[in-house]
Amino acid sequence: MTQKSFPIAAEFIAAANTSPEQYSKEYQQSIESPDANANFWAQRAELIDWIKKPTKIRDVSYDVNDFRIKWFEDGELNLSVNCLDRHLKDNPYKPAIIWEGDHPSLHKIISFKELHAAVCRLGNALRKRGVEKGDRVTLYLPMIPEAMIAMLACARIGAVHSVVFGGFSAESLGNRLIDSQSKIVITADEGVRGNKHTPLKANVDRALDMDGTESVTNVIVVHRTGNSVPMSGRRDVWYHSLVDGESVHCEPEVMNAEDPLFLLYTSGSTGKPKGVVHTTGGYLTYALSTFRDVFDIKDNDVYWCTADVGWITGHTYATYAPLANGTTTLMFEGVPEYPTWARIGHIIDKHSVTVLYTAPTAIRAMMKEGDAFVRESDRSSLRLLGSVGEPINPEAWDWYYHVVGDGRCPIVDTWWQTETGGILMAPLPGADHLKPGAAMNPLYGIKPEIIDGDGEILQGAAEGNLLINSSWPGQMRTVYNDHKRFLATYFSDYPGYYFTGDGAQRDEDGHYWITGRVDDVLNVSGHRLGTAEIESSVVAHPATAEAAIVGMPHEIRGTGVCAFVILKSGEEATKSLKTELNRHVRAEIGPIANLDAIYIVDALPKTRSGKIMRRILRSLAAGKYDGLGDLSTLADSSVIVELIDIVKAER
Ligand code: 6R9
Repeated sequence: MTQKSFPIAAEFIAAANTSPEQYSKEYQQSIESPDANANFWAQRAELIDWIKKPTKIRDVSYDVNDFRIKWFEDGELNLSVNCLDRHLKDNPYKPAIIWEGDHPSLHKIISFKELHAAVCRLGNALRKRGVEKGDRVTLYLPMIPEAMIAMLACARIGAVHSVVFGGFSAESLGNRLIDSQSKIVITADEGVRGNKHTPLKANVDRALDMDGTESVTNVIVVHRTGNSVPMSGRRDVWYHSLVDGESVHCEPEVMNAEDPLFLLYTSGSTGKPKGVVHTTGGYLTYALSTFRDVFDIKDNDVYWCTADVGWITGHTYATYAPLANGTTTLMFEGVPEYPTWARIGHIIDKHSVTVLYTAPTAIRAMMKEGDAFVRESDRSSLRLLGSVGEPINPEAWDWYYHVVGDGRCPIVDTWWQTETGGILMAPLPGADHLKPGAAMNPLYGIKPEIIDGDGEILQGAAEGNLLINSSWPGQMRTVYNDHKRFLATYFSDYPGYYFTGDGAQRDEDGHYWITGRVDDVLNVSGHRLGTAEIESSVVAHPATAEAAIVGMPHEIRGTGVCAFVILKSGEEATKSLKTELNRHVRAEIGPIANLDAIYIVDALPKTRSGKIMRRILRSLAAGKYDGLGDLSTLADSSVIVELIDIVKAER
């Protein structure tokens, strides 16, 4: 924890949406009692347009034997109406999406009116293809406007979307299709990032060869690059020919507040990725309300969230929250280094971006290339910066603040998760000062607790596991097809609380610092990977007998993936085998699962009961060979000596 703290400039505070007094007063009120909490959210629910206003606000019990999370349960609404129709009267020609293509010569501006029309056309087309309320539609798309259009079109007709990140492999896509039993896949011929093409349609074809994907009746293909892709029979249709001639009016489906809006798969500590289910009314209320508070949003903001729509940040804070609020959202197809590392700054200047929301991994990558690239741009339009995805190290924070933001723009370090639907902690700009690396304060209605190893809730300055002792409208409702896993993962270890899977510190001033995952989830470049998932992929290779995956410090990715592998007898530990293992894992899961280090070993450190002692492997992977802690439960301590030799020789 650094002791430095940064006040926010007086001019910013004078114009900010939230004052310190307002935050402390409203925060206290919002958590005082369940009734006060319900009142708070009833007021916030006024921010959205309901078809039928809810009268029942909150019904929550975290008791696993009598479990309920229901918000606004008798309310009815349509989310796409909130993002589109309601802005048409006053702001039809305001840009809804500014799309910046991979190549700097490409951009498109789509007004709310145009976006509404595009969403309606696709909504109608999907209905004609037999998509009904509750059906699942998988989106496997690059960062092109059609990705947001398709999400909104699903919301319009009550279909449940499942967006799969375009960087995931055919096999990962196939597994998600099997779990969600989707009717339709919407994809593109190819994706383009940094002038490189990704064969999205070909991946879909391979995914659909997998057993269990027979639920998919149609593949809708956006024409992005125009390179030829195989189109098969009646199953595959071009997006443009499908929507061509469709009406620009599409009757919105009336959705109950608790009807599911989307599934989003995320990695957990065990087993396969789980389908996180978010519902309609609570999610939208929470998204919109936190968006206004955290980003201090004003009518003329040009807001840019760099997250891909394949992640929760791309759902909540690139798509739904800004559009529901009538804010212009910038969508970027490419990567920060193409054509040069100056690109981010150039985009900010080109479109007069006022709020930039990005991830520490991108900040570190740009920082490494030096200040000169950033200084090619003027960035005078910027007024606020945001960070998300992992703890931001103080060096990266400083650079972001002083170089990207020219020391003018507050940084909101936002802590949240796929499961939470929206931000749970951040320094509301104007309401507090900033501490580099701290998520600072809980948002309205959020009651964090820190618990120690003995299960005791700690008061004052403390460090331990982070729990939330309240419910909020945007929280996930279940794991798709696996409610038991939902209860077991989040509500069983600490009865009565939501367990976050993160560790945290609370400092003397009561501010929160997230210390990282306390479970077997790795946070690589701000993206979640389960060690179990990667281990099963490594072991699926014919040459391997056993594997253990741990995280290791990585300069850019934050956490890198380190594999300890035991080969089958007769296999040789060659360099080419290591390359082959890495290729295999990248192909099975996706390039984000890149194995940054592979150690071929004869044995793994195990307890007498056969559990791998990952703590030891984590130390070794980080180059720490002393102070490995209590080794008394190890079945065979000679293993350690061998491991140290191998790691030392290769690091
Ligand atoms: C939104 C998102 C969630 C995990 C979370 C935590 C880490 C996210 C953070 C942060 C420290 C922040 N995390 N934001 N850690 N400071 N500002 O990233 O969701 O992909 O589900 O990841 O990311 O460990 O538990 P998701």
